[in-house]
Amino acid sequence: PKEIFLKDYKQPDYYFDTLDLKFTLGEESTIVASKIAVNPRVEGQFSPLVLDGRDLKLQSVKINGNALKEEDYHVDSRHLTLKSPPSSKFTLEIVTEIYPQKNTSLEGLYKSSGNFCTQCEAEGFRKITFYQDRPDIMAKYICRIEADKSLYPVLLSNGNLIEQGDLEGGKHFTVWEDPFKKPSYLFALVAGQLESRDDTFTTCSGRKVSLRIWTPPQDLPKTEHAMYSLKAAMKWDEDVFGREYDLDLFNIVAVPDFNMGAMENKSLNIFNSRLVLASPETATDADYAAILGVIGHEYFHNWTGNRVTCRDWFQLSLKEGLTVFRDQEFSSDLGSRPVKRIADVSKLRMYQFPQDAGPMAHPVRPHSYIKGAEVVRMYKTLLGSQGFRKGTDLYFQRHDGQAVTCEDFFAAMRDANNADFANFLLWYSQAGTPVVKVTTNYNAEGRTFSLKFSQEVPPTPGQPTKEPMFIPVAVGLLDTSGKDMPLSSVYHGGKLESFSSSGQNVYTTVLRVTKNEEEFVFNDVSEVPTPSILRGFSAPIRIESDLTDRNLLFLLAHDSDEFNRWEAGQVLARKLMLSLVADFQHNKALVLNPQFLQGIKSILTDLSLDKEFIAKAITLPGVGEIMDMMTVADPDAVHAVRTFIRKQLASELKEELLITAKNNRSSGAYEFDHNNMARRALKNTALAYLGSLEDPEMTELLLNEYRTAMNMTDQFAALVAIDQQHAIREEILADFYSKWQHDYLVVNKWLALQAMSDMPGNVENVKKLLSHTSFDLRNPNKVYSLIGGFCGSPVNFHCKDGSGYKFLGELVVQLDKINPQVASRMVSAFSRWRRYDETRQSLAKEQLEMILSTAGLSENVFEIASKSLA
Ligand code: DPP
Ligand code: ZN
Repeated sequence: PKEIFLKDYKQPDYYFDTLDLKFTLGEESTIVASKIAVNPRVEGQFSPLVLDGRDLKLQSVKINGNALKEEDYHVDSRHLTLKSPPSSKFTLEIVTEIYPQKNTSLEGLYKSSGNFCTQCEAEGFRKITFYQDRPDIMAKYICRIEADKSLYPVLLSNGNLIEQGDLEGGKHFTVWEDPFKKPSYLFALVAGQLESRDDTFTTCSGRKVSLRIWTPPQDLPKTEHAMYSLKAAMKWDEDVFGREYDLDLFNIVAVPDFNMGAMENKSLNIFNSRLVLASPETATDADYAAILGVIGHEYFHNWTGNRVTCRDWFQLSLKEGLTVFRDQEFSSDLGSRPVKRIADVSKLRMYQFPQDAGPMAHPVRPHSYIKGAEVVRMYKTLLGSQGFRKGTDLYFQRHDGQAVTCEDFFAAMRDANNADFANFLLWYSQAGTPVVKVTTNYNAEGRTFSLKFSQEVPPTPGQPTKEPMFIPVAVGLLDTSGKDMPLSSVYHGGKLESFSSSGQNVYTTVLRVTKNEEEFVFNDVSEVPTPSILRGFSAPIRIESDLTDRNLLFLLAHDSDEFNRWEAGQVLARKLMLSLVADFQHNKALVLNPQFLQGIKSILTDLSLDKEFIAKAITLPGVGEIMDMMTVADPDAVHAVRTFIRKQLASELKEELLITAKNNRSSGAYEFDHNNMARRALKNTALAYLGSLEDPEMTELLLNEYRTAMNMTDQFAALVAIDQQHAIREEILADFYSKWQHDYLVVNKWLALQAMSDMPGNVENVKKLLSHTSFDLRNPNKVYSLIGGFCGSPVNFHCKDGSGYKFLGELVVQLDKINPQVASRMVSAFSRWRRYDETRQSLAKEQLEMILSTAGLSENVFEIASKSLA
């Protein structure tokens, strides 16, 4: 396979204006007839028309109604090439036969649990029919679906239903017309035995939109929260971005077999059922929050992705970065902003930063979702809410109906605000996480406080040297009582910026760091301040400051910026964990720093704080985050240290934790709102600490929590806490399974929990679970739970005898034959193998080589495995 580069982008020679599709769905195969109005870009210029196609059986091809002769076209396993099509507008008709029942890749049209559905992003449409399967080909679609009426009573596609009726032989049909041009990746079709929860939404201009959420009949009661989320998202997009929905119908379908989370197909979103179905008894707070965020996300794509789409797949962050940013803001506005920010930054650190530092590092372009959202957030940080809104308004005004690039988004932000963005565009092209060092200095005589920044972007594959980036750093200064000091002015690069002119006090300012080294000096600083740097995580960077432990403890106690308050605790925890890891490696006894203990205690017992904030602030950084900071990652040492600190904190703070757990117990019915979720989060975090003690009294407490829980959040949290107690876990796990075996989404949680266990030799349990009745290698969610869960276990996946690596290697080979996309996600667990010691390196490398030597390997797995070894 040949790698494709951004610089190779070429305009298509032919545009497609309209596409008429006709599907005849059958039990053996499906016939797809397409009729395309083709429009050459340059009239009178002859060039071949190359259509993409995979796993298709071509039945016929016609131009302007005439069947093509064999010598006029060429078909191979990838393309249908029309050698010399007309050089002015013409009609192209193609009939293909496809086999959705045999399609286990879950790309294109496939059958899942009795129903037909599609997944076309990024290149699945070519598995349905021959087409120019690229996002800059935007056409108006009409789709006719014919199928057996009793097997497939519901037939859906994009746009409006314009016709339906019965046919001979027990069949029926529907015809759908989508008035908006769209790229092929947004096409969708669903057919099957489904029922809908119906509701309506009246838009800001007074149009009534029908909303339908489709599931198999038995799941319908679990769609209430999804409907709530959809209506909230529609309203929010009007209020915050001025975006109104544009059709009279919006459909969501939940399917159990889906490679990703969900898909924003025009007016027919298809969702992994885990992100639609929820009830208090079966879904946790995290599930509820994820459903809200993802329903919002897919809905928001209607404008950011669908109305304005991507020119090519290198522009993925144009739609994903912006839409992730929008869903983050949506969830923040409906819940707690600081807590959401902490959760999003934790995710960035867990998934993005490690990737940035490894062989898979790549710039925001082509395909970084989370970092793309950070880039969008920086525009807002630099321009303010109003400036940012002006920018998005101009973006929609300029580009509605177009397929555009990240530069177009940049230009809209810049032009709407007359802004100077210096070298901001480097965020799209330069890979790696910038490392920024800050040194601080207070000058009592001059009453000035200076911050000196130096930045470095580490080399990444293909990019050995880097330019300095444009980094917005939000800063505030705390006085000795812990209050924010009003900022007077800052001197930088020969210029003085004064904050007094507006008449309002300024407590946080955004410094624009653009050089390798530069200094900012605050004036009129009356006493030694404690600086709060990178408030709200204003840029996706790693920051190393000269702040002392005392400064950090002070920030942890007082910072008005809750993100930085949390961050101060995390920095302290990271330092502590790293020093204990060194002790562990040198066989020294582990001792917990009493100041750290005090810091955690004061947070835990501060009743003025948001409870979910407390839960997050008393949670230690993950094993992965600490391994990331080591020259040679040592999973055993980091795991041992993290376990030690947790136990130590639990035993020292046992009384406080017990009170916290008791005072925050549930009372009454489940409510999805921030206060109740925060209360549960704090209680359950406290229980997890207590569970680590393995003390019989705590065991009783947890068992009682487990038995009396009135919702899945509390029940599963108790189970997780019990799971640490190796003596009784088996029995309780069996009990949980017998309670929930009828609910596959709950069973997936049960699989994941066991997969992640740090029990020695757990690989054997996981192997056994592969043949458990509840497991199925063809279902992505089950694979993500069991195999993905296992790869997240530091001690067992990275076990020094190589058993974890061997397990994954063999599984990837097996899985690749079924579903290459899912297999490639799994193989990426190997990608950072060079971070470990020599023994582990050679064991992981052996597996990667074994995978690469497998005959018939998919491109998906090949790409990840070969890049990992490069
Ligand atoms: N485009 C899809 C989404 O945004 C990909 N998962 O959810
Ligand atoms: Zn998306």
